[in-house]
Amino acid sequence: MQGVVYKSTGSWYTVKNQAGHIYNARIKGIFKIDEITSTNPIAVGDKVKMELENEIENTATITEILSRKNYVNRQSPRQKHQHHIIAANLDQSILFATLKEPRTSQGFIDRFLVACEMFHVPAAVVFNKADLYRKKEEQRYEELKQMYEQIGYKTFLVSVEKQTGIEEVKELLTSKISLLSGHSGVGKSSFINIIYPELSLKTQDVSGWSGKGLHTTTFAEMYDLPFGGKIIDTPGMREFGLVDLSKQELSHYFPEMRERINDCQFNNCLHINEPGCAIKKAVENEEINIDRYVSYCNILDSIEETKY
Ligand SMILES: Nc1nc2c(ncn2[C@@H]2O[C@H](COP(=O)(O)OP(=O)(O)OP(=O)(O)O)[C@@H](O)[C@H]2O)c(=O)[nH]1
Ligand SMILES: [Mg+2]
Ligand SMILES: [Zn+2]
Repeated sequence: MQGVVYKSTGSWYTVKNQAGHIYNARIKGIFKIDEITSTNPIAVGDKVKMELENEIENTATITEILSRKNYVNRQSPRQKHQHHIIAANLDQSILFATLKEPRTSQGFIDRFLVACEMFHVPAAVVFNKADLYRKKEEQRYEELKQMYEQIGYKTFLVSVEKQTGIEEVKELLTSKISLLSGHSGVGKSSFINIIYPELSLKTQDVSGWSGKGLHTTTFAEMYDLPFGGKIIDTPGMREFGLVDLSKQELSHYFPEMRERINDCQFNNCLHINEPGCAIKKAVENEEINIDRYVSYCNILDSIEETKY
């Protein structure tokens, strides 16, 4: 039988088959998947074939993983040279960000967007905790909204606490498979509880953000939404380590740069000091936002090229 992975806790996977039955499944033997070396061979969202192990205990053995439409991965937080697949077969990826308690940096948002571009997953950014924003944060949100929408990323302003702006995000999620990511404490699970109260997901119990960055959600898990579609809640991440990215290709993952790189004088231009660079010119003319260019330079600096 065939099923979809809803949760992975290491060696066991929660898999739902086409009839809606849930099994505890595991892999037996060595399992080779694609050419990816990841710390987790099977991720939430994966479609798998399995054989029933024990009908009473609802256990099954995964025998095959079907090819992925796409996936999002990042550097394993523990082993830098290993990948960790966050989820597979997505329609979109939504970053939860906050401008206060905790503050999500623009650098983090841009790294996340680069990852989504690399994997061809459409991305949107939801800014939560609007109830905590004062003039300064409200202005910052407007700047960010303008900056991101100009280059094709939708942004939303919501308050899970005051239940404002929720309908627009609900609409975005309807009938889609969506990944929710972001720092710990930004309100991902609280948001899911608002749109699907019967779930009663565990959220940080203190009122507001403790500042300790403790993870309340510990494993990624997918849920069927009552209004159609699926959502994947994930544990908060501190950093977004990009994998398999070369300096040369980075600008392809900035949509506002991608459309201009053919105008650079040199086809291997890194858009730093090269003469006749169309990107630097566009930054000077304010056609490309300087803050996005700074993010580009920071990511470029962080890429370690393999030396041959
Ligand atoms: N003021 C305010 N607090 C919020 C809002 N949304 C969530 N919170 C609070 O923020 C804290 C963290 O919320 P969670 O939903 O647990 O955050 P999370 O993103 O799921 O965190 P992890 O599971 O650790 O990744 C909780 O105490 C929530 O009550 C909001 O819109 N405004
Ligand atoms: Mg959570
Ligand atoms: Zn250039």
